[in-house]
Amino acid sequence: MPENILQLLKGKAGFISGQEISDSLGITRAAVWKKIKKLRNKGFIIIATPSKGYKLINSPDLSKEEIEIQVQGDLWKNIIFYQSVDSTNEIAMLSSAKNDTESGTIIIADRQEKGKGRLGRTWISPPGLNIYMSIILRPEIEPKDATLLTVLTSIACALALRGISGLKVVIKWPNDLMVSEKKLGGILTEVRSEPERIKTAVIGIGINVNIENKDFPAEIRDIATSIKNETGKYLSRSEIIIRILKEFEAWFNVFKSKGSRPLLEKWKQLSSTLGKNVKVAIGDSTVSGLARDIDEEGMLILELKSGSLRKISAGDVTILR
Ligand code: BT5
Repeated sequence: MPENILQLLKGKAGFISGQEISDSLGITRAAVWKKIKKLRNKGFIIIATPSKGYKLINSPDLSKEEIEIQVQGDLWKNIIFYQSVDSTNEIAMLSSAKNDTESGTIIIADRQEKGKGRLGRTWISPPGLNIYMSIILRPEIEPKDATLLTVLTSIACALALRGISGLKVVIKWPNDLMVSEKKLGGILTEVRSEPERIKTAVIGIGINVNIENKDFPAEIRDIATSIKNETGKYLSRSEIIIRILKEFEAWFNVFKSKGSRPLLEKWKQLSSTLGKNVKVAIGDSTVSGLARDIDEEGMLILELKSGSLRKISAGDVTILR
């Protein structure tokens, strides 16, 4: 039986009476009204008539309540929503350090004031438009396999975004979600490790959803894109998050039961990097070569001009023409 007022409202195409809600939830009519008011304050449009009851007309495009009722797998435990934060990864790292944050906690924000990319870079994170979320996990894996979490997350995001938007989203090693050779999203995995195992992993996901090209700051306007830009359609951020979390859980289970191989196979299918001539910037130096493969830890295998192979654990890839 549904225990949630939003579930009840969504389950009815027409009106649902106050009495029916009150009976289903085992609460008074006054308590029902309070819950309705709370949902309205969060942006849900609910009409109420004394004779017929309540009817949900519209949901906000990002809401913790909506995500919670759809994501009820074994992996996901808790969703924490903020209107504005410095960085969801920062909050996730800080709270997971206290050890009282459950594995499977998801931090979501409408806006980040100091969104982070890799190596201290900035992730542009304006309010009301995009997805900024961090997943906290305590997986039973060794520190050397941390990159596989980025591999897993990029698969989940690419598949979810393809499914929901129809766009051919591809993965550029190591952490970029790309469409039409522009950056649609990025992943930032941070771990706290003991010698033998990962203590906590925080996987940050940033995706440009409803932002228009003209609203990107000039410095990324030519390299970034959004779903709205590519399709002309305005999408619900909650729907995308739900889809990503479902894909993530499915692939996490594959990883647990079958190991990294199926993930690496899927990643290769979705990759825009393999088989291309690329230049990789690693700190101040660059190496060029043919992107041959990724190894079982998610490292890029580059074939240099000399024919020798070089494994790269992190860097920025430019695909050469
Ligand atoms: C990334 O870094 O791509 C990882 C981005 C992770 C962001 C999420 S949001 C939720 C969580 N909380 C955080 O604080 N971070 C994570 P990197 O590969 O280093 O790419 C950063 C570069 O991408 C910047 O230097 C810009 O050139 C470009 N960039 C910045 N903001 C962008 C945006 N919104 N869309 C596309 N490109 C962007």
